[in-house]
Amino acid sequence: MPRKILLDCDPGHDDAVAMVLAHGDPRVEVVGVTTVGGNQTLEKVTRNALAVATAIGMTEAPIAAGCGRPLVRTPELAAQVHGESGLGGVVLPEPVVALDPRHGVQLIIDTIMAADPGEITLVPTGPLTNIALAARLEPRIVERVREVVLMGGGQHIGNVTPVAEFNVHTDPEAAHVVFNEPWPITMVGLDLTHQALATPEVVADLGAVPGPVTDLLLSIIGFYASAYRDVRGFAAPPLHDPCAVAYCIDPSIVAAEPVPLDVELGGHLTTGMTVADFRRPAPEGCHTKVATVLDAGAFWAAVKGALVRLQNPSTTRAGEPR
Ligand code: PIR
Ligand code: CA
Repeated sequence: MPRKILLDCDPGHDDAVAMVLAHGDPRVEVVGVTTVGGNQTLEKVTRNALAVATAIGMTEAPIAAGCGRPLVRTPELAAQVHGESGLGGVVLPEPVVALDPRHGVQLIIDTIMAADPGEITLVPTGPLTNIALAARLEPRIVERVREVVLMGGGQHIGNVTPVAEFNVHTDPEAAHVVFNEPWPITMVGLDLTHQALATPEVVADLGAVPGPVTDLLLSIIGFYASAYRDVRGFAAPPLHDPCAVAYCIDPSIVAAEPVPLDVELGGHLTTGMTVADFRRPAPEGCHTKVATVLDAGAFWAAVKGALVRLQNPSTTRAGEPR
């Protein structure tokens, strides 16, 4: 049985790769996609989600637009890395997938409440605004989800400030709500995702799979790599968001350790920092884990496997006869 995941995202180059991996790997099933303002405005990232879904044949899962701005703070976009469109440098088809009329927060709640307890895993890869509001609007989801596997935060590093990561820093109050609800949470933060580097060797290996989804993936990585080189001085760019999907596909790809986690809200230099308390072994019943070590070989093999399946529609769920 594939693990059922709901992607809450702000595509975004690496969010788009997360969609490719999630749709192309039979060990997970995408039961819904919700969007959130983050890398770009809600309008732009929602259009990107619909267009990427169209390009990869992900036509079954409902896609709904969620919150357009953080709970408290002024939106900060990531146009430097993701471009004005949110998927700079990427040519996308006109969406044929229709937007679900529900608010994204409602789609999250409906999906979890309609499923069996423990069936749905939430995979947020943008600011946590929708997830926080869903927990407030329908508190019963907290004990019903299997796990929240989020890309965000970092134990030892930040990217938008020395100690804060973009998704948490954009809406730290929402992250605070999410981290302080008692559901199982795995934080796939920068310490982990900076091990998922799309090196020239990786790109050459993926490029060996012929087909249109490979072309899309290479154009995504191409723009993102030059942005990461120019803005951050990275020789190869980290593909953050698919790491959270990889953990759901096979937890042996991403090692994680239990540790208490919280979010700084009132810092002078540290707002949006995630704080992991490693002073002693995690207490009994600790509900938070932090991802530590990526099996990069297994990770890229999963991405490649997804590509192979998506080029050949007869082997994908989306391509199965109805
Ligand atoms: C990546 C992101 C934002 C800013 C930069 N500089 C790089 C986005 C990615 O989509 C990912 O989800 C997360 N936020 C990494 O911080
Ligand atoms: Ca993202």
